[in-house]
Amino acid sequence: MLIFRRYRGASEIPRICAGICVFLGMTLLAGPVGAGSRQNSLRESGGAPGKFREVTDEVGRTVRIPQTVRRIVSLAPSLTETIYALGLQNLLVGDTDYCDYPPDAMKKHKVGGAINPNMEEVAALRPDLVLVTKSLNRLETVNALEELGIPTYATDPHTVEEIVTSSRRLADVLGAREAGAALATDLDRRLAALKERLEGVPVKRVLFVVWTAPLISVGQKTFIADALRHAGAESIVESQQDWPHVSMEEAVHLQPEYLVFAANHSQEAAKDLDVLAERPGWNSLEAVKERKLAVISDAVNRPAPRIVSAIEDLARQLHPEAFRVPEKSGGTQTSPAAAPEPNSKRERRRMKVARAKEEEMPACAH
Ligand code: B12
Repeated sequence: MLIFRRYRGASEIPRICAGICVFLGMTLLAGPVGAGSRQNSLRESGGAPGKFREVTDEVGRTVRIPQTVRRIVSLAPSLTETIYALGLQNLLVGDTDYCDYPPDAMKKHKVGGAINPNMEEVAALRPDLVLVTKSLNRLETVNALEELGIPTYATDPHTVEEIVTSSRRLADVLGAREAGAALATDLDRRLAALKERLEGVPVKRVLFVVWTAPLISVGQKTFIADALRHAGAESIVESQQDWPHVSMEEAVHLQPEYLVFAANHSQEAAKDLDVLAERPGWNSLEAVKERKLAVISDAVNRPAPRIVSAIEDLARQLHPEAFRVPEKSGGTQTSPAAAPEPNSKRERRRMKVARAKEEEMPACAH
């Protein structure tokens, strides 16, 4: 309740009330629209037919939202990316300091961090829906918004397939069923093509490093562990916890074939490779000695459509042999069909830098 208490400071209450009044006013003014794109889990609200509807979010909460959602605040980079991937960015009135993809998302009004958003900023934007995700945002944030009368819709995908389904469900909730279906079809096609290409390749045993000090990795039931599986790898950490702390002794005992990091930016990677390689424990890892490091875009940390690009990139780094096709002359070349499909110049540049830094390691994956 820390966030809420800070926000409820006496001097802030009049401004908050003003924000809530405007918000409620906007909500009541929202007129009914066609509900053709709604999925089965949606139903008319008994209290205000035609104006509101109830949806069930991914943590099982019933959320009452306007018939047409017009003003969205996203509290996670993954949700911001999904909104853009669905072409709904005009509805996005605010996002977090960490929402940096696509670049246009950086121009949106910032409401602070993902785990500590500024409630006053959020309320001032008069959202009719705030998007949160269970694997990043805090329940306290959701409760504080609820007390302000601002509905929140939470996602909670635990596999790559669930990321696709989750994007599609969100599209339905926002009245963009066709965009959701098209996006899902494209992602499914790319995942199927990758699966076919990796058929029969030996699975690489990897340590996915979320954080270095302390060492934090991923549990088997996370979307990241599943992303690794799609890239022809398996996480050596067996934990049922989602974000387990792993001792260096355990990592040395398990001896991963590869370390996998999400890059934030390459300069940090260069700097911290040297630091890490000199730390006790890390220098006992064969993967460090042999420079068996895969650095992929931070899209792997975000349960959003772009994770498929990160998976393709990782598969390419771990299994280059699966991406070579015989040249007409008899030599080999990289198959263009199997190449990752970065969807912007910026992403292509980030991937190029990440690959160029294959021999370097970031301090942490954030
Ligand atoms: C593990 C971790 C992750 C994991 C999961 C995040 C998480 N659940 O905490 C992954 C790898 C997915 C991740 C991703 C990112 N992370 Co991170 N991550 C961490 C890390 C290393 C540990 C956090 C931790 O201990 N989590 C365990 C507990 C707290 O989380 P949990 O098990 O999921 O349990 C919580 C939820 O289940 C929630 N909950 C329970 N019930 C419900 C119900 C509802 C409806 C909701 C909404 C929530 C909810 O409450 C529980 C307890 O708080 C911290 C740094 C650190 N050392 O603390 C950074 C940190 C949280 N990450 C950070 C950032 C910036 C990111 C990224 C934006 C990085 C990037 N460039 O992409 C992404 C965003 C992902 C997205 N969705 O868009 C920042 C956040 C800064 C801020 N002020 O908001 C931190 C603090 C690192 C830093 N110093 O910069 N991260």
